Amino acid sequence: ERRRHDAPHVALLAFPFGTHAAPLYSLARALAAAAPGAAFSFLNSARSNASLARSAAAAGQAPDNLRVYDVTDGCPTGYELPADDPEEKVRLFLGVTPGNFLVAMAAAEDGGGRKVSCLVSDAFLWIAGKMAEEMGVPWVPLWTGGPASLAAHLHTDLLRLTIGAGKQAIPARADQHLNFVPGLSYLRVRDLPEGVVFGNLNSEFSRLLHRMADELPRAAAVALNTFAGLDPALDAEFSAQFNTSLPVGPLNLVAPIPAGPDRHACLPWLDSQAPASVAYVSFGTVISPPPAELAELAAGLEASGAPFLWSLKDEWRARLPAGFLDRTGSRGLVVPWVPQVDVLGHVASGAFVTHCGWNSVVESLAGGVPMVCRPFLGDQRINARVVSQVWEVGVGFEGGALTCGGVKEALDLVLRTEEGKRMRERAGELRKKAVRAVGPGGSSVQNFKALVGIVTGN
Ligand code: U2F
Repeated sequence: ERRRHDAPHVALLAFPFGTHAAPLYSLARALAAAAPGAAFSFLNSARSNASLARSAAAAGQAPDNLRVYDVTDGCPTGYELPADDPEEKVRLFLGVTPGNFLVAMAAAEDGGGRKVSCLVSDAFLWIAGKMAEEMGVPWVPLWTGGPASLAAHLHTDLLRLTIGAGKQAIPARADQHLNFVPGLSYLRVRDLPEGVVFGNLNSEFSRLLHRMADELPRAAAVALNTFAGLDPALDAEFSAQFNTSLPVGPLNLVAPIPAGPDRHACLPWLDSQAPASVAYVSFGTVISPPPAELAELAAGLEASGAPFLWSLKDEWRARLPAGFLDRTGSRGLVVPWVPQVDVLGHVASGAFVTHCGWNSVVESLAGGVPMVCRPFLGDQRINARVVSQVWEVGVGFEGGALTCGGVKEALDLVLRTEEGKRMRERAGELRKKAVRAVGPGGSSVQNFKALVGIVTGN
């Protein structure tokens, strides 16, 4: 066993897809700053590290005791990933895990001359729990998604037993409420992540998350990108399930990393708009609405007459209806990337049309901006349900998909009615709670201190 006076060395193992590595990197920076006597090694794919480095550069020098290492992602050089199989890169990566991390960890130990004394990892990487067990060190996973979806994954066996699994589980029970799962009674079967009771139960993600649910209760502590009191029932559930449950978020407030430079001059454009008038549109980094829905959304934005800012990758720009950009150019800005945290923090932002990725949801709360929800996969349907039904700071769509009329109606509601105003007020209240949690003496600050203690062994 490591002696107390040995200097601690914490390795952080990232899941290098979607917006998973970014919150872990925020946490790494915060931990390194809080424990200057400990060494921190951040292990992540070269591609993901490069994109983090771009935004991290804007946040200034990382603490000296935090070093970044690349791990191989299993993708052979020159190999073209199939566009129709988004899981292929994940399979390739997991195919070389944990060997890739072990190699990088050995390099990190050689570099600083200190044995790794704790593993912090993305919760998806349950294998880090096994590695930690073999090394005789604690494992602390970070769950980056919505906390309610974590509760659903923890109860996958119960859900399958109660609802059935596979094709027959749906659609007959799609609207059944999950009142037999602690803390999730407001959810319906249809809100669950695919791969729990419906969809492909044998997909890479389905198997990964099922296994993760078994391993998390063995972790020394589980860190979450949320704050105590946001959902008291879940706080109780996680305290019961985990050795130590540590909501330390919202991480974008605890350890802000600016989204990078404002290359497309969105912020000056927002400066010229009226307060709470602009619809900001983004569906995160993983998905794009299918072409037909994208056209409906464009038509809805046009019909609503509201000014809008749309983060749309260049490769999808061609899917916009003919003449759309010309007709809306005087009140709309369509760019491939925006500094989202700053955009949502701008007074002009009035509504956020979002896929409800968890980072987007917490950033929207931090900005006090109501949401128009179009979820697609994973935790997003649950997050959308929380936003619209529990917090009442947003709306969804009848039938789920974007339609011209639905978009216009949702934007009218959020931007132009008393109910919209109330949503904004409620979002503002949640914002205040979040700010209190990360402020002096706040619950996330206390939990963060506990986390520093656990990872450094003090
Ligand atoms: C996966 O999430 P995504 O990457 O699809 O979406 P988010 O969690 O909402 O994160 C998007 C991030 O990218 C940033 C934005 C968010 O931090 O501020 N961004 C930006 O700065 N500028 C832009 O123009 C567009 C985006 C997954 F799909 C979700 O279901 C999970 O909840 C999530 C976390 O596990 O990971």
